[in-house]
Amino acid sequence: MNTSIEKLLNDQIKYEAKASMQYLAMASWADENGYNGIADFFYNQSVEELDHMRKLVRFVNERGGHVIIPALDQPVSSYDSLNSLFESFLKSEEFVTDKINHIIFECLQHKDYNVHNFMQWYVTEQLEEEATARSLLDKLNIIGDDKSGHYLFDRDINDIATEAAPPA
Ligand code: OFO
Repeated sequence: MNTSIEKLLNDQIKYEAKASMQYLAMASWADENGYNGIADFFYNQSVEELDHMRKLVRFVNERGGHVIIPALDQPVSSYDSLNSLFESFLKSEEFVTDKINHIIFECLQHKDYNVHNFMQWYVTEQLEEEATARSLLDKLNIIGDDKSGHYLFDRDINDIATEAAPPA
């Protein structure tokens, strides 16, 4: 495998791991503050990101590359509001999308069509996750400071997220 592509895939392993730990911290914050639906949503997101990381680890190994399991900084563990929680979620997904697009670009530069093909799964996944994050934040912006709105958002978050996902 081209060494610069291998380095980018290792960086991506780190970003997926970071997202997983960040979403775990978000889940824990929501749990602690009585938002059980939001907590479940982020516990699941955290597991999904771990899967994305593992998928990359296996792929790099299958291709004969060398995987570096990353050290991670401590994630942010408290939020001022539901809005700031979901703003961070959207920012995190936009960051990951950017990195994936960069890998795709480099694959084309180096004519690595194998990695390019593998990364298409991540492109689709990011499209879905960004749409979900954006739509949840839009709903919260409509709700504003209304406490009963927050209660319903917490109760219905999984339905809202499912509706937001683009058709497969
Ligand atoms: Fe790994 O799917 Fe979003 O970040």
